[in-house]
Amino acid sequence: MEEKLQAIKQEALEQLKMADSLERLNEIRVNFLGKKGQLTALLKSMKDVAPQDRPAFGQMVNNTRARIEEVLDETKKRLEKAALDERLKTEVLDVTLPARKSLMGHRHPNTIAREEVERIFIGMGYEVVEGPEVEYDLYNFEKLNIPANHPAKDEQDTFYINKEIVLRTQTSPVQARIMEQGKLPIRVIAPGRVFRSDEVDATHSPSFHQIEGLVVDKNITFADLKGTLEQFARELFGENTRTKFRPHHFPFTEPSAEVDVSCFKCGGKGCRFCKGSGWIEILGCGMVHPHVFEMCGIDPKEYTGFAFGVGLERIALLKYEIDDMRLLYENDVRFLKQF
Ligand code: 2U9
Repeated sequence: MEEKLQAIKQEALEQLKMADSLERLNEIRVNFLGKKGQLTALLKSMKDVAPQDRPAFGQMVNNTRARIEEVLDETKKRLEKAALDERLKTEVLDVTLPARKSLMGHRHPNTIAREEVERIFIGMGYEVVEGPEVEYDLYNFEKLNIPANHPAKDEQDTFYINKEIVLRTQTSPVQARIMEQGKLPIRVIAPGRVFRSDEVDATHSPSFHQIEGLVVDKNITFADLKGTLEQFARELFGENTRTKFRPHHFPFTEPSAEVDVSCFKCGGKGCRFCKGSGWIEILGCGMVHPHVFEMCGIDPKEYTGFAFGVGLERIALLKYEIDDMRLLYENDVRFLKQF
């Protein structure tokens, strides 16, 4: 029996010396120390050993098991180190390689323009308000003093959902709804998407964005309107920007004006950008028409106010010298990532 034990130990240590993988190591462990292993089998034949020799024999078997387990652990460590050395040799990390450029998102020119205009008017104490894009004819036209036969109501210009419901053509209905709430004074700007039945070209799109403003209080005058829009123009296009108010007509304001700013490219001398005039048209404005006040439940003898409207794409196209509005909607990343 002793010879057998010695032979098993010899065989196990031989195999461990030759082992070249952790899988092979596990096979050896199972083969010698497992439930059906050679050492376990030897213990089962203890009955053939003389009773007085059994304790000594059992001790010899345990010593052999301990020795095999010790060499198993040493071999496991050896193989794990070899595997790590191999990985360290192949998985070399060259820290001098340039980093992978992480692509950053970009804000859309319309977003930049809207946030810039909002920042200016929030700085003047205005609140940003929003409203429905699908709007009643009542708020989009009638309450804005746009009569039933006005050309703006023509299906050539307006998208009708049905006789009474349209896609809003301006964000003015939002202000009409604010005025109807009767909480005065009012200082709001209403950014949002508006829709006109226009053919797409370099300066028109059936869906575009506006920001309109409305101030309603006691003793608001045209001078307040001029001062506000002059300050807006200076903050948006530079402190030397000059403004020109040209008489105009809108059904919802009286008097009305269109506002030009001095060309921020040539300072007003005249260039290709301002088509030689030195001036660029930016927005429309006026004193809120008394009839609009009446239809929104505000007494025009007690309150006055002014309003203005600016096209966001127009601001974006001017500020970034983009000559085709369609570029804003084609989602071409090569174009958008410049901003
Ligand atoms: C209420 C009363 C009056 C809003 C105004 C304009 C002048 C204007 C255009 C600019 C370019 C629309 O985007 S655009 O095509 N808008 O010129 N808008 S006054 O007047 C209002 C608004 C609401 C209750």
